[in-house]
Amino acid sequence: MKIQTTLTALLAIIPFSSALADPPVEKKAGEKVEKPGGRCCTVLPKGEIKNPVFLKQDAAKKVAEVFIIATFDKSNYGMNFNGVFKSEGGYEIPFGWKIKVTFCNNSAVPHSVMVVEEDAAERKINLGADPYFDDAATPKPNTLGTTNKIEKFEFTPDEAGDFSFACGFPTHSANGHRIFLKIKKGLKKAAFIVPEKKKPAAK
Ligand SMILES: [Cu+2]
Repeated sequence: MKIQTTLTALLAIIPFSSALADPPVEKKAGEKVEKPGGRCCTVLPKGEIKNPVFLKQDAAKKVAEVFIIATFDKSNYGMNFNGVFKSEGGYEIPFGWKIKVTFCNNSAVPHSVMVVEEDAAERKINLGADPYFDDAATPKPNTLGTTNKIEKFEFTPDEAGDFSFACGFPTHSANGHRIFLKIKKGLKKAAFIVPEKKKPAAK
């Protein structure tokens, strides 16, 4: 009865393994289906999913490439960028550099990103439709937000100062959905600054 035993074993395995697999995703013709919650991994530079890199730079060309993921984790009820919120961390970028942004919203809640002055990001309930620098926002940041699309935009700040990458969806930025963007004269390298408490222990 060896065959029957094998068959029984197989039947026992099949439903179990299919239960572990991803639930089927409804697919419309010609539409690329991305795994829920996983799509933002494709935004980050390849091979850096476990230790994500949120910044790439070319000092010679004066270009900073930033990767901003809304709801990267569950912190601040999901209102974070790259796991950072309330401007406890963010980007420092030399004045005169071009900033190329790749944005992805990792949740079903609408979020966006736009560059505004730091104090506006902290206080204003509605940041309006226009970013501080031309083109420095995802489309319709204060009404639409984005839930399922990777957005790219680029801009070159024409002044130094303290700004924020803020979520333009009403109330979000004031509730902490913002990270800082410091445009600094005399800086040689761009950096993504993580709050002290989130840094791994010094070796
Ligand atoms: Cu938001």
